Amino acid sequence: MNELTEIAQKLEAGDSQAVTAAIEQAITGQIPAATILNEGLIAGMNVIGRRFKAGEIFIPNVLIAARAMNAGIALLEPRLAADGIKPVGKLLIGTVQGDLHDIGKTLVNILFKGAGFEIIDLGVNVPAEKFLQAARAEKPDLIGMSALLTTTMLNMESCIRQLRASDVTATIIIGGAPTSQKFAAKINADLWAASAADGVELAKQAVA
Ligand code: B12
Repeated sequence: MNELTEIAQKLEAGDSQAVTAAIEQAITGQIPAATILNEGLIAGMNVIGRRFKAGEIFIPNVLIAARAMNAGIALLEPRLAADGIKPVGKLLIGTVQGDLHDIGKTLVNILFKGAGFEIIDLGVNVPAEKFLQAARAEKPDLIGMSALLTTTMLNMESCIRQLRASDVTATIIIGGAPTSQKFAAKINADLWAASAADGVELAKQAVA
């Protein structure tokens, strides 16, 4: 097994120590940081995303794999920066005002980070003004919004109204259990995803 396959497989197994050891070996073997990221860490996280979507693994497995991913990225970050590797896109994300649910958003962050996106996470209970301010400052490619309560779906609608009335041009993607394609169309969101894995696929197409 080569180092890259080993990194991917150890990431899938959630073994942080083995992931970092294999990355160190790959670095010693002169494999470029971007190759280690794409063919090792991201390849492993893609498998996690697919298996999660298929219901073969569950939230704790994803969180454990994410811990291994973060350990690996921490090791690679200085080298990626030195090599001038740019993220594939920037996602600004938050759970809308009134809503404190963030497990789904965490999974979205993990899979987007796993796909090479830079994430700016505004946290939970995020008011429209904060989305607007951050969008102007950060100039993201995508703005992600999550809502788990039927009551906070209305806040999503007013957030989008305010963003659309502004100079912000980012693609808006929404998600969360009570949302739907129909709802997304009604509130003028660009994209809706039923799952974090679907969201990543749509986002990749949007920035391509
Ligand atoms: C865990 C949980 C909590 C935890 C939240 C902990 C946390 N840190 O998130 C706690 C205990 C705090 C909580 C509190 C409350 N909860 Co609650 N909670 C849940 C529960 C059990 C699971 C939600 C969850 O995490 N699901 C797992 C994740 C992975 O799924 P997900 O969020 O849908 O995300 C996936 C997709 O939707 C998508 N996605 C999500 N967001 C986004 C965003 C983007 C951009 C994209 C692309 C994709 C995407 O990707 C994810 C992965 O594929 C649900 C019931 C249920 N079984 O769903 C109730 C539920 C959501 N809660 C509910 C309620 C009522 C409450 C409370 C009001 C309870 C109370 N009386 O205090 C409070 C509200 C607090 C608040 N202001 O937000 C109701 C909502 C009912 C409704 N119709 O509005 C539910 C449905 C339970 C029920 N059947 O009554 N809750």
